[in-house]
Amino acid sequence: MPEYSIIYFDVRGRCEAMRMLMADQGIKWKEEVVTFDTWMKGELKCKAVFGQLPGFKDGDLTLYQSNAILRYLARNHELYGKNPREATLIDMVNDGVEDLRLKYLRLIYQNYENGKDDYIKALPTELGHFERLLASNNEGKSFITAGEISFADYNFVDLLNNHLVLAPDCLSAFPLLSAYVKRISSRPKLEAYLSSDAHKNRKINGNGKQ
Ligand code: 6SG
Repeated sequence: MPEYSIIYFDVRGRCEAMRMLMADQGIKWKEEVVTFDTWMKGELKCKAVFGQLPGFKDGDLTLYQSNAILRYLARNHELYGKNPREATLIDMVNDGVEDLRLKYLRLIYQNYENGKDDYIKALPTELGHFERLLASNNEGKSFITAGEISFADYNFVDLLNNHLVLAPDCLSAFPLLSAYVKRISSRPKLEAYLSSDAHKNRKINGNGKQ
């Protein structure tokens, strides 16, 4: 069994997708929680490759960049498609998820009060891309792309869950996405994780907005 540790603030943030992946795959990991006070001292920031968290340890290997960490887990645990074509489609989807996550994080950390209404108005366009993508893969009945679950599914479901908190009705016009979130979230080990205190008690974002 690998010895994985997440080094991050006590939030879901950029680590919840990797936590969901590991929980669903029955992989154990440790949390090295960094308090905001410790972070502000600057020592950890100096050590981090790009001056940011999360970090991720596997024995003597320390990684940074949340999407690289997700891909590392995907390569180690067969969550990256069955051939280069599927792997590239998975990358394409994950890049789309990252683009939406960046817009979401800009709202949360930079413009919540003034930007929320416009953000929610623009959401159907954003989510429509994913609804069509889902429809093109096995009529939306399985995964966001490819024939098996991939790291992009965990990343996407985490981001959708955040949006369901921000705008509870945001999926009502998207039947395939609605069924997809329910289907992935009810995989037994993932469901157990999502209903655990470890998940529920962790804030979504570092500034408390959601
Ligand atoms: C923040 O942006 O929690 N890392 C964040 N912030 C601290 O000094 N491309 C990479 C990746 O995908 C982006 C990393 C990401 O891995 S995540 C980081 O390191 C820094 O830049 C979101 C999050 N933010 C809460 C937070 C803790 C410390 C600074 C921001 C709350 C706000 C200010 C202090 C406490 Fe705060």
